[in-house]
Amino acid sequence: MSVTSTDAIAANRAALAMIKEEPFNAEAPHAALRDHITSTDEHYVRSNFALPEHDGALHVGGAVATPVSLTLDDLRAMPAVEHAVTLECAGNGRLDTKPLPTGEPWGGYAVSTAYWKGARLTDVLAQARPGADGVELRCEGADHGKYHLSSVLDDVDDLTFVRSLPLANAADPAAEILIAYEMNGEPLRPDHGAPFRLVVPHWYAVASVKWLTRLDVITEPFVGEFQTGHYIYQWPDRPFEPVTHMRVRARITDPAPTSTIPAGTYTIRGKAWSGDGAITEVGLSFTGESEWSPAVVEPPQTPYEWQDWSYTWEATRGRHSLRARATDAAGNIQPDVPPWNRIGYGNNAIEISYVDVR
Ligand SMILES: Nc1nc2c(c(=O)[nH]1)N[C@H]1C(S)=C(S)[C@@H](COP(=O)(O)O)O[C@H]1N2
Ligand SMILES: [Mo]
Repeated sequence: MSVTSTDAIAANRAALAMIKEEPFNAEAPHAALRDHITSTDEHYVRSNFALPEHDGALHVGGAVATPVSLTLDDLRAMPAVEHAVTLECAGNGRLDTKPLPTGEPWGGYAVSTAYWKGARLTDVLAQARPGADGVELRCEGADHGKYHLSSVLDDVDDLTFVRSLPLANAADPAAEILIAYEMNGEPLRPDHGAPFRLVVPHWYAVASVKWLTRLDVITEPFVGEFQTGHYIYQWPDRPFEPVTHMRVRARITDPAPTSTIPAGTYTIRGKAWSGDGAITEVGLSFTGESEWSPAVVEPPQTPYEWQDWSYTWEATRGRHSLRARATDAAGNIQPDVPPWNRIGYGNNAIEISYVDVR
């Protein structure tokens, strides 16, 4: 099922800031963060393996009463839901982590927001009827290949991308997890998981398995490289934890980093998001001291997308440091220093930017 030409794939990639050519990994361009919805051309891409072939089938099995196989048409025939969802790579911001951990050198633009349309995962699971002994849902992608293992620091020749979700979460209608087949009103493109993928709101995007081929209800917690090897917070001083929800974070989109602006009234703008609740506050600071002035935070349009914020600033001549710090409804506040962990996940430290006013 590879109907898209290499030229079309290359054209789809042209607007992005490429980090690795093969497998293709790329950040959104800085300006893309100004838009509330990221165009598909500018949505970041993170893939662990080369683009796979997909045979068009989604098998649902394991500890279920009725194993089922679904096609894209079957999924399209089910009730459809569409949500704007902010996806952020857990490695976003790794470059600002010191000492620098191993892993893709993401700056701060492996985050984007798109409209995702698909069938509800709960509706698909309801057809298969998970057994009472199910604990997790194992989610398999079609992509596979050579991979550098985290634990033994060695390569494995052929690994498949597999993740799991707690079954309670996967089967919870309120979690609104999608098996998405459309992105921003178009069929999914190859880089984003065609023909269909999971979209798991609020979680770091590693949970949103692309090129989905199998869903299996399992009765023991899943152990696998993308679950218990990578995508784990390996803290130096406390037990390891899995990467789950996106940490609270704000980004400054205007002024652009290191830009020069004229003196006078300037509207500073940005985005803020969290996987643990709506953003309740964004504070701005113009010195290294912690005096935080409140920005105007737009209410969430829906529960799964970032929020816009703005601050009217009287800019005086000289260089000014800018910092924006977000707080979410659960009371989480961004830290000054990234929470260091061995592979460099979840860096939600307060951004430090500067602007020259002339
Ligand atoms: N099958 C598969 N799914 C995957 C991945 C992958 O490598 N293979 N990468 C994950 C990671 S780490 C991220 S951040 C998101 C990126 O989604 P995007 O490329 O659509 O932005 O996909 C997730 N789903
Ligand atoms: Mo990621």
